[in-house]
Amino acid sequence: MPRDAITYDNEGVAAVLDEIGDLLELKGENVFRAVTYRAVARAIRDLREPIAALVEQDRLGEIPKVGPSVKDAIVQLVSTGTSVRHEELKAAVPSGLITLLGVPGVGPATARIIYDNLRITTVDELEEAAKAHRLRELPKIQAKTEENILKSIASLKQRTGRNLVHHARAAATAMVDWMRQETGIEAIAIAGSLRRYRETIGDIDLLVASLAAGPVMDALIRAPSVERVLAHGETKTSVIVARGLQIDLRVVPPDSWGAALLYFTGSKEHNVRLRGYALKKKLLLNEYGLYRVGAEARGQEIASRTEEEIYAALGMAPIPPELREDHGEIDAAVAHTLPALVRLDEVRGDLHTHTNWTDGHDTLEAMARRARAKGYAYWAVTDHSPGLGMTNGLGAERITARVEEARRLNEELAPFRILVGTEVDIRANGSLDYPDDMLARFDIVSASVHSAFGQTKEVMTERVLTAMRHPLVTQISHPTGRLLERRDPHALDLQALIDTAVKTGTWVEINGGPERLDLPDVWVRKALDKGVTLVANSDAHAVEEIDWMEFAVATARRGWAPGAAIANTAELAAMLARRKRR
Ligand code: DGT
Ligand code: CA
Ligand code: CA
Ligand code: ZN
Repeated sequence: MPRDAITYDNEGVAAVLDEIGDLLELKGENVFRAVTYRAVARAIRDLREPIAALVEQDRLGEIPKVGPSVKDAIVQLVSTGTSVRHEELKAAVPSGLITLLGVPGVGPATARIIYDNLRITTVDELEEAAKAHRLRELPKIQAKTEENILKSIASLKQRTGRNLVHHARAAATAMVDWMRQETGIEAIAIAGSLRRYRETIGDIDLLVASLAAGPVMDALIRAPSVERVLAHGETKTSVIVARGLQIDLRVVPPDSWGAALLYFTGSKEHNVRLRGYALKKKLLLNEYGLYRVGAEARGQEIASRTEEEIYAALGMAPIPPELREDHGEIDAAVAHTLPALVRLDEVRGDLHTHTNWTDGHDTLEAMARRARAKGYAYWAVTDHSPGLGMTNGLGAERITARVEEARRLNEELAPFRILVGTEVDIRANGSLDYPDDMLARFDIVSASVHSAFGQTKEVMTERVLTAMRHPLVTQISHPTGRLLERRDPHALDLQALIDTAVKTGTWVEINGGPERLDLPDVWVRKALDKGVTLVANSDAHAVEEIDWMEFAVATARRGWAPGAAIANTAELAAMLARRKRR
C-alpha cells in the first residue's frame, strides 16, 4: 500500500458510506440503495472490531445488508483509501451541493431545493441566506429547518480542529507500545497537553530517552498506523495517524530526561513561570537541565535526570502534570500546600452508566461484571426516564424487573454491589420525569437536562435549581450540557448551581465522557472552594466506556480535587450515607 494513502478506521469508512448514500439520493437514484449504504454505515460504527479485520478475513457478509456493491466500496476503502463508486458520484454532483450536504441537518432533499433555487455553494452564503430568512420562503423548507441550519453552522464554527482526549490517548498509547516493542527502549513518555489531560488535544507529544536518535525515529515512521510523514529529523519527527492526529516525537539523551520531560509537558505558561522563578534564585532552567547561571555552557547541571529532582532543587514539592497551567501551582508547590489529588485507584464505584434497556449497548450483567473486574466495590445503573421517547425510558414494570435482576446478580457477585439508579430528565419547567413514589425506589437519582436547551439563562437556572432542591435527587449530571467541539454549554448560572449544591447537599457530577468533561475543570475548582461534594462518573454506554472514569478523575485533578471531595471514593455505606437526606 502506498505510504501516503489514507487508511480508514471504522468511523472513516462509515462516513464515506453515509456520503455515498447522500450522493445517491441527490442524484435521485433508487432510495433503497441510499438506505442500504446508511444502514451498513451504522452497523460499522457499532462494530467491536476493526472493519479491516473483517475485510482481511472475508467476513463482511456478517454485516447485515452488505451486497456486492457495498462490499466493493468497503474493500476498496480499506485497501486503497478510495472507493470508485464514491469518486464517480462526487464527480457527477456539483461541488456546491456536496458542501451544503456537509452541514449537519441539511439532507439531500433540502440541499437540492436550496441549491436549485438560490444557487448557494458555500457555508457562508448559506448562513447569510438563513439569517435573511430566505430559506423559509423556499418550497418545503420550514422556519424550523432554517433555525436548525443556523444552529448547525454555529456548531460547525465551534470546531477548532483539536482532538477529543480519548482519541488522542488511544493513538498515543498504541504508538508507545509499538515503539517499546520495536526499539526495546522503556523510557518512552507521553508529554504535552495529553500528559496534562487538557480537555482537548492539539497534537500528541512523545519523548524517548536514547543516545541514538536515528533508529528511534525510523521505528516511528514505519509504524503501521502512520498515514503521512510531516518531518523527519535528528531531534524531532512528526507524523499523522488516523483521524488526522499529529504525533511529534523527540529523542533526548537519558541524562536530560527529567528536564526534557518537564519542558515538553508544558504548559508553556507553566514553563515560563518556572523559569522565571528559577532565575530569581540565579538558576537557569532549560530542556537540558537546571544550572547555576553561567555554568550552563560547561554542562554542569544541578539537576536534570528526573522532574522530581528538578522541582526539589528549586525548593518545591513535585507538581502533578494536571496542575501545570500557571494557575497558582508554583506558589503552592513552594509553600508545600498542593492538595493530595484524587487518584483513579481511589475510586470505589461508578454512579452514572447505561445499559441496553435504554440507550446503552450492553446488558446489566455485562456492565456489572466489567465494573467488578475493574476492582469497584459498587456500581450504579442509571438508565433513562421515559421523557426521552427515543431512548426507550423505563416504566414502573421494567423498574421492578430491574430491581429483581440486580438482586439476583448481587447474590452471585457479592460483596460487589449493583445499585439501581436512574438518570431522570429535568423537564422544561424544572419538574422531574418520574413521580416521587417511583424516584424513591432508586438508590441513586441523577437528574439532567436533555431538552429545551435554548431557554434563557434565568429560566434554565431556575429549572436546574428546582431539580436540585428536590429531596430525592442525589446528583446533578453533566451540568453545563456542553459537547466539546460540537455544542456550547447552555446558558446557566453555575455560581448559583454551586451555592444550591452546598445548600441542598446535592452532588455535582464530573462526567468523564470525553465529549463532555462536565463539570469543566475550572468550575471543579470553584465548586471545591465552596465545599460542594463532587462525584466522578463515566456515563458509560458500553462496557469499554466504563474506563472513561480515567477522564472524570483527570478533570477532578485538573480542578485540584482531593479524594475526600469525591463521593464515590468512599466505601459503599459511607457513600450512601453522604447522600442528601431523602
Ligand atoms: P496542544 O498540543 O495545543 O494541545 O498543547 P501542548 O501543550 O501539547 O503544546 P505543544 O504541542 O505546542 O508543545 C508541547 C510542549 O512543549 C508545551 O506544552 C510546552 C513546550 N513548549 C512548546 N513551545 C514552547 C515555547 O515556546 N516555550 C516554552 N517554554 N515551552 C514550549
Ligand atoms: Ca501537543
Ligand atoms: Ca507538539
Ligand atoms: Zn447518562
